[in-house]
Parts: sequence; structure tokens; C-alpha cells
Amino acid sequence: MNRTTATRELGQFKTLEQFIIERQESFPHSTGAFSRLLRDISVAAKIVNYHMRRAGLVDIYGDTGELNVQGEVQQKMDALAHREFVRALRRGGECCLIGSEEHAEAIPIRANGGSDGKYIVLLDPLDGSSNIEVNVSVGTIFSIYRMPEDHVGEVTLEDALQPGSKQVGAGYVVYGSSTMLVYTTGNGVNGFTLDPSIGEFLLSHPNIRTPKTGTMYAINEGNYNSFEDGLKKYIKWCQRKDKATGRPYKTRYIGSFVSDFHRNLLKGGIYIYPATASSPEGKLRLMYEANPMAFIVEQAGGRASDGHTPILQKQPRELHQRTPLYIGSEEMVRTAEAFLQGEMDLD
Ligand code: AHM
Ligand code: MG
Repeated sequence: MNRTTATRELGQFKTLEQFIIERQESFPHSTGAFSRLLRDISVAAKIVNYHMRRAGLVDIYGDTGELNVQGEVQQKMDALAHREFVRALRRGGECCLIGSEEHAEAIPIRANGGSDGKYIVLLDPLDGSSNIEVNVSVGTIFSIYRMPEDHVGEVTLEDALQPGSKQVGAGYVVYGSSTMLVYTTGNGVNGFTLDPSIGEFLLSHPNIRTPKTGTMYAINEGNYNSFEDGLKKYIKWCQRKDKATGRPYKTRYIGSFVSDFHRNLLKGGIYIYPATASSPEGKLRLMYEANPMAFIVEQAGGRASDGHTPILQKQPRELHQRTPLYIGSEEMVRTAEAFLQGEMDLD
């Protein structure tokens, strides 16, 4: 794809905005609210990208001296990204409630003129932010729900606690060697690369399909001793030589979920963050990390589970709930599940 795009002129690409409008026109009763919401998100992503590209030159490295709701050190860029996304969504007026990794409570939004938007946005404004100082890719992850039909009164967190299968949109932005926005609305997955010269996201990766299997696994193996037995066996299986399946697989762990996920989505692979001794529920958050990526991966032909239950079927109990996560190429995730459930063993 990149080989051909290199020779294409800018004007031949569809912009994100054009793409969104074309999709919207195929829904005759659409009010355009969802399209405007996506536009608001993309504007915030461009602002965060602008700041990120200058990290090292201005005072945005390092931590704020505060802990976030998870008890983790909040990086200055975490706080900045949170502020920009909340601002853009507030200004846009299509969103009635925001849940963010960087804020303990859900944030209700009262839009211009008092009328509430009808979408709920849950996000990790800057995932993997401890990597910024060393110039490693980081990302934003977002999940979109509609307000429940039967909603009455004030908007509360209860309205957001819907299983991932109810998402109406999800996406991520990876701030890497280029900046890309990848999203789905349940009708395939499309990727857009930011052209910094014209400030537009351009459709560079239409209709992304993830390989059925791959040769890369991503896991923090430093935690090996606290993995459950089935997972230990699966890791050993990945490392064994086998011509037919291309093993031993390669370990590739950036420690930045969006980047690890993005690589696996395009090339095939599995990302695992299991329950460990220090994170007995897993580390990643169900509502704004696992759910949106699970929606995307399934739309691209892949699979996501907590090792037993599909991620999108899990009923959330709280905003910052964690979950073990096995996500990526369908065959690889199924094999890992088979080891966890005792259906496969090392011979
Ligand atoms: P964050 O949301 O606080 O940035 O944490 C999530 C990150 C993921 O991007 C990454 O895959 C994982 O934490 C790495 O964790 P570990 O250092 O335990 O391997
Ligand atoms: Mg995160």
C-alpha cells in the first residue's frame, strides 16, 4: 500500500472529512451528529499531535507530580491530551458524557444552549505516555456509545456501563513515525494518515483486514513467573520450532499498547496482558482500552477475549475496570484460549 501511495499525489486521497460525509449520506435519516463527533475527535488528535511533535523543545516532558485515578504517575502529556479531548468534545456539543483514564469520575457535558448531545465517549487520552521521553510511539484510544433509549433525567455513569457489543464507534490514533487515525463504526476498519503539510487525515489504509494468523507475540515476559500454567505453556509453545506454523514466533513488545496493537493488526500477531501478581485483574482497562480495540480487531477479522469470555460480551461494573486481554489474529487468540482452558498442551 505504501509503495503505491508514495507515487500518488495529495489530491488523489480522500480526506477523513470527505469519507465521513460519504458514509453519512448512505444513511438517509442521519442528522450528521455522529459525523460531527468524529470530526471533533480528529481535531483534538491533531492538537495533541502538534504538541507531541514538539516534545523535547517545550516543557511537556515528565510528570505533573500528581497521581491519576489508577495511582499511576500522571505525565504532563497525559494531562494535556485529556484537556484537549475534553475541550473538543465539549465545544462540539454532540457528546453528553466523557469517561477518561485521567479522571476519576465520568464527566457530564452540558452542550451549548443546554441541550445534551446523544453520544458517550470513553477514552484513554494518551496510552503508553511513559514512552514519550524516549521517543517511542504512543496513542489515543476512544470508544463511542449512544445514550440508552430508555434514558431519563441526568446523564450518569450508569448510562455508560454498556457491554462493548453496544459500541457504535471506536478508534485509536497512533502518534508514530507518522500519525494515523484508525476507526470503525461496525462497517469495516479504515486508517487515515495525517499529512502534516495540509493538516488533513488522508485515507491511506482502506478496509483493513488483519491476517488470520501471524508470527509475532507481544507480552511483558518479565511477569512470566506469575502467569497461570496455561499461559506459561502457550508461551513455551510459541517458542518451539515448527515449520508449518512458522514457529518459533518473534517476541515484539513495545510497551505501548496502541503501537503493539497497530503492528499486529497490519502484520498479524497476538498481544497479551494477562492477570499477574501485581495486576490480578490484568492491567488494561475494559472500557477505554480493551473494548474499542476488540471492536476494531473483530471488524478487521481478528479476535479478542479475556482468555475465556469475548471482550465485547463483558458487562462492565465500573468505569476504570480492568481485564486480562488476549487480542489479535483469530487463530493465535484461539490457540492461547485452548491452552488456558486445558484443551491444548505441550507434547
Ligand atoms: P497506561 O494506560 O497507563 O499508559 O498503561 C497502559 C500501558 C500499555 O500501553 C502497555 O501495553 C502496558 O501499559 C505496558 O505495561 P507493562 O509495563 O506492565 O508491560
Ligand atoms: Mg492506557
